[in-house]
Amino acid sequence: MFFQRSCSKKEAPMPQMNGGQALIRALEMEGVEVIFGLPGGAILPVYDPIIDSPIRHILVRHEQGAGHMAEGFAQATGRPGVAMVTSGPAATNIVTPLCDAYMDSIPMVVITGQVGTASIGTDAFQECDTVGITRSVTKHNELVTEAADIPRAVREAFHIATTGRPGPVLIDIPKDIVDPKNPRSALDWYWPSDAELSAGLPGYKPTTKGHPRKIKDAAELIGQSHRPVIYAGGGILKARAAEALRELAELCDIPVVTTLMARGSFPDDHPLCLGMPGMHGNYTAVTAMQKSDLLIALGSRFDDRVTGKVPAFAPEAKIIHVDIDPAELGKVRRPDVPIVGDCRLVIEELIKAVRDLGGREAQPDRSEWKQTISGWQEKFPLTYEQSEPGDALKPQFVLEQLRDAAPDDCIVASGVGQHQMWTSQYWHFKHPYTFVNSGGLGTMGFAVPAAIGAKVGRPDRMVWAVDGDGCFQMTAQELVTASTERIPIKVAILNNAYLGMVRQWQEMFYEERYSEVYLSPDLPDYKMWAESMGCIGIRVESPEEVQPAIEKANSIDDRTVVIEFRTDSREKVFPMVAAGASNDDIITAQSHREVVQ
Ligand SMILES: Cc1ncc(C[n+]2csc(CCOP(=O)(O)OP(=O)(O)O)c2C)c(N)n1
Ligand SMILES: [Mg+2]
Repeated sequence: MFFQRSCSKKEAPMPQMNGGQALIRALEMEGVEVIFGLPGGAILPVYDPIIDSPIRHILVRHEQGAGHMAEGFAQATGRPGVAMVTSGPAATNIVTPLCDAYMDSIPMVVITGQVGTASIGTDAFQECDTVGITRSVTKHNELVTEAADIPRAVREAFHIATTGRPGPVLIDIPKDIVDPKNPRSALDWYWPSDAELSAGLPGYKPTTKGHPRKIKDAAELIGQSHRPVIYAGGGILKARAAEALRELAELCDIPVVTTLMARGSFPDDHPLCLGMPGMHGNYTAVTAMQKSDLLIALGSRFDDRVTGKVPAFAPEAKIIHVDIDPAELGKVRRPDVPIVGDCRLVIEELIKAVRDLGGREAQPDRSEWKQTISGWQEKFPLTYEQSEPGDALKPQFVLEQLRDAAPDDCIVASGVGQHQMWTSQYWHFKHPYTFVNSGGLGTMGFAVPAAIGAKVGRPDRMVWAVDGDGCFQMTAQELVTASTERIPIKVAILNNAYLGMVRQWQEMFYEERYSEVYLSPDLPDYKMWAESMGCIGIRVESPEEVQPAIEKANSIDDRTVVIEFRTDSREKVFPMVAAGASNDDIITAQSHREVVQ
């Protein structure tokens, strides 16, 4: 992708600056308010002009933290997150967040330092092939070799990261083109116009408007369906289509499932909301999809955690599949009506098309379908057994208490494991952009830095991180960042002394042969660790202590509070569809109890 420098015609001489200054200036031009990062040799010249910039820089303790903070910021605000790190080990430290953002379509721009252009390929100190390493986990990446290309590269990076299917973009910047002591860093400042931007990206034109004929076909299919389900995915949030989704669902009176990536895109307390489908989805959401005659997939990608065994997935359903990325259509399941386009724009057109065909009145009588669904909801609610006095805390109980004490617009970030599934199941998400989590990659250690990033983006909101003891140990050091930068979040560690999700699989599918999953309830001492990082640490061991501890945490808004909840190690997440099994073979808490008793 090359932008023709020559097409930027200048009338007045442009100010001379160096590449480092130009990079920061370009970020300012893009409206960047905050950079998450950590400096080092190759990126040093870019850190110098940060001192004179209004952009806030947040100094992390590990580059992985910077990447997840940028992701949390982006997920909570819809604006691209920005991270900046040096070359070599710093670049490799940020590969996991790049992959995470790629899998979950999160707009993010990462700037990495690189050794000087003359040293590239010589195995120089802290050299690695960053663009090679990150090629498969970025939407686009570029090694910039001329200072004059910096403004163009930054403009393109933000454009590519935020348009079409969003994703991470990486710009690799060799030291010589930003170092003021090197003549190669001198450039005449310019800022590419919109026309120059698109002329420089001739192959990049995401389709946003759905094909009118296909939209009409979709409206007709909806009008013929007796058992439809809207299968809402993360694309709804990316396209800012939550309102349009609600209008469509209400107009057609169609129930909605919200995937892990779409939680909050349709309010959990809405009568048409069925909640989360998939491996740990609730019985009704899973079964309604399974028995439906029409799945309206909006910004969802038929992930294996949703479909279970693909040939057995929703066998009688016709499929309408709307996605901005044409590569998604037919990737897993052949759609009857494929529509490439932006979810919001397509849903708005679909609403018009449904109205043209007679609107709500023209929809078939679906009372039997609705009755069947409420029958499942009554028969198979999410359940768990409350602990007896003196027994260990139930994690689901902790989540219910956290949920009930938090304001509706509280942002929740979770780690990966059992606690993540319980958070998705038991929290009631009523607003979009309130659940921040790692869906596609399932990255342990995501919660703490992502919550920090979310709080930076939404300082007006209460932000809870719900973390596992295993996950917390992977990135907890970022609480030092939270304390020094005065970013007060709240962290709930569900300490079950195990890599709980793995333990659950070993219990259920490896005959209780527990291999390398035991951590320890009290090593580390989470309360002392939190306090050593400048936070308030609280330990909760019994049900009576839960509410007062949460109340205390919620009343503190100038410091990070960490509550360690000692929870029952044996608790498992239900319902569950075993990996590779059909969704018809869903195991509920009730059915599991019958089998083991
Ligand atoms: C970086 C990374 N390593 C390994 C895994 C595999 N894995 C998934 S869940 C899990 C256990 C998580 O333990 P913990 O944070 O204590 O959460 P719990 O399941 O106990 O709630 C592991 C090891 C992963 N998802 N990510
Ligand atoms: Mg655990």
